[in-house]
Amino acid sequence: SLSKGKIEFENVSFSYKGAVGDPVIKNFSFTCLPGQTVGIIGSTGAGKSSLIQLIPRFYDVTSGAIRVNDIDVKDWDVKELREKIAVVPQKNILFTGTVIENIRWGKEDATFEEIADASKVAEAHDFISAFPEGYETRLGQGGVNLSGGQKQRVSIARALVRKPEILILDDCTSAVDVATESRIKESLKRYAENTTCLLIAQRISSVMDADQIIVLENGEMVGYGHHEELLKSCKVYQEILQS
Ligand code: DUT
Repeated sequence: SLSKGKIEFENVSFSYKGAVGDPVIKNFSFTCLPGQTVGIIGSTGAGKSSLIQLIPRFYDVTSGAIRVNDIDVKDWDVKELREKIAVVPQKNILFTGTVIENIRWGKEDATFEEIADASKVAEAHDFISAFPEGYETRLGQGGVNLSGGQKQRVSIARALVRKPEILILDDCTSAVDVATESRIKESLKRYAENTTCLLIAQRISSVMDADQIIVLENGEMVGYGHHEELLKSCKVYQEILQS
């Protein structure tokens, strides 16, 4: 349908339970159209992770509404909602087990071909294949210890194999070098052509070719537009570029 992968925030405010002081997200409104890639940038503590966690209802809005595919997330069956959305969290959550078990997690019926395809897009296939036991390599205790960037790439492959309608990457290429990150984004364009992507990042280079970029500061949207527009008009964006 035409609304597949559409996300709308309407006057969303959010405070963590029991927290005092200003809300973490303040009166945030935004529409992300199906298939768009939207970058979210802002300094540490700006509220980026909090914002995206409201979409799969890891937390609920304090006021306002979020709609996915034109339906309020509160009216979705939570399990169905979460099946549409893959979040690659900032801190990866690989477990002790083989590489293939880790990538297949959440999509138990994935074929080897699907797993290898997802891993290629995530720039993980080559280093996995170079292990003597390949995808059967054990990770963690008694097995191989991956680097931070390799763990992030395996986490991305895990999200891709689920073929979500909405893919949320929460600063999950921070340990991946810029050239590799750029190849991942290029491959993603083809692999996830019809997938709505939300891309949280610290570096401007990570979001500069997104369809739209949101600049978040203290829980508020202080800039919105393309890279070129923001360069001209958004002070916070210019500051992030220079930092
Ligand atoms: N916060 C809490 N409880 C939590 C998580 C965060 O009170 O469980 C606060 C910390 C901060 C604000 O919410 O003042 C926003 O944090 P968030 O992690 O959403 O910000 P970010 O933009 O994602 O920061 P970073 O780039 O450091 O991940």
